[in-house]
Amino acid sequence: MPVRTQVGIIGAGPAGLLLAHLLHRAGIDSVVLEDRSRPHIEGRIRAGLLEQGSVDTLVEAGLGARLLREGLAHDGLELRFEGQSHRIDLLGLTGRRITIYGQQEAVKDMVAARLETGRPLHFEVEEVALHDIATDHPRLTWTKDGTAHELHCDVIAGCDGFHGPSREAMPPEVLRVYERVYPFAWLGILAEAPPISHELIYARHADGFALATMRSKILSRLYLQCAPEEDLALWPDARIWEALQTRLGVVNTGKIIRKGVTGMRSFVAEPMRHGRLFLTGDAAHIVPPTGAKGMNLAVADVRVLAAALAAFFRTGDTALMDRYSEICLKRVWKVQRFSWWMTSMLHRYSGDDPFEHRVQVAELDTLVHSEAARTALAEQYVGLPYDI
Ligand code: FAS
Ligand code: PHB
Repeated sequence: MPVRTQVGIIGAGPAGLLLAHLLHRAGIDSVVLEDRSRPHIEGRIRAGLLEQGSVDTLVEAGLGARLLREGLAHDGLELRFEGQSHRIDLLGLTGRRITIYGQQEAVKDMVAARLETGRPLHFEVEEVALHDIATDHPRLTWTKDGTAHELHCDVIAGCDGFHGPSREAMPPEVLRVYERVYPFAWLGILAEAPPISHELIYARHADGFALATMRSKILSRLYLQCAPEEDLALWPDARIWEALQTRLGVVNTGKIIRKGVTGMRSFVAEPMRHGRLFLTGDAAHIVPPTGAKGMNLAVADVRVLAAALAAFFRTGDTALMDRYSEICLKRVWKVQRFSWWMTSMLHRYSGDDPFEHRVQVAELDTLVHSEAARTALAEQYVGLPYDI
């Protein structure tokens, strides 16, 4: 028996869950379809850094109680290169800070909030398909446990990440894709070891990039640059710790409880809307994690989409819906540039080009010795003001 809702949401990641929550607070009904299990999405270790705006958005939406209790607020970060350390005073330069709070913790908070509303959040669905997205009556179909389902919507939100079906549902003649795949990846670990610093350390080293971050005062999150298709079997714990020691200059070793390799790409799909389908977050764009922007950009998209849909369902006004893609892409491209710049400055590119090495060091040297340059970095890192 087909059912109906106002907004069909594909994906229960940060974008889909936050959108469902903001719509519910605006009195708008939605159904969330997620193809993985609840334990899987709540255990997926991904981003860890929230911009000030993301924190404010979650707190204002009533999702911030645990975040304010357990999140680690940081006033600065450190750049390490050529054996020297340089602090960027985020709070002093911008009046804003960042907060370390694991993406999976935010997902847990939003899943709990969703379930508390009693509104539909279907896990482990299969074969989600989009239909009639160019009409005013789009539909979603899916199966679960062998039973076919259909959902009539006014709007579909594609919050299904980089590999989901929603971007693929856009007519090829409409879609423009911009992409850059980097010649390296990040090997990330989660270790039961106290962080080496109370703030993040981004290190540029002749052997490659490294990043020291954290999840708590006893849980370290560390990344090191590796080959794009790196075989984890070639990285026993001892080799990982040795490489981090070389690149960061110091490590606190401990039991490694998670290990993974994340590829690096910049990707944008334009437009972010077609008919009644709206793409948000990783479904529309991917950034290299060097700027810690992936999840934060998803939050920014959702803020615009929630406001646009509230206006539409309240008064029929489509002005914001019609500008959704334009508004989001303005921020997306500024964040793409920042993430590309941070990545280009800090990573060792394949091939030993002495000129490139010198230019990278000069870029960092200029940055740390110029208040204007440090301010420009800090403004982007803590998060640009929202347009909506
Ligand atoms: P997500 O991918 O988080 O969520 C999409 C959801 O849709 C998922 O739950 C998925 O299961 C579901 N879905 C997919 N296909 C579906 C289908 N057919 N039917 C139903 N549901 C479907 N960002 C950072 O800022 N810092 C980091 O360190 C960082 N590390 C990352 C590491 C990895 C391995 C990955 C993949 C991403 C990382 N990111 C990082 C980026 C990440 O945090 C994303 O930006 C963030 O998850 C974006 O949120 P969503 O747009 O909700 O997409
Ligand atoms: C993280 O804490 O996982 C993190 C922080 C900053 C980054 C990337 C990842 O640039």
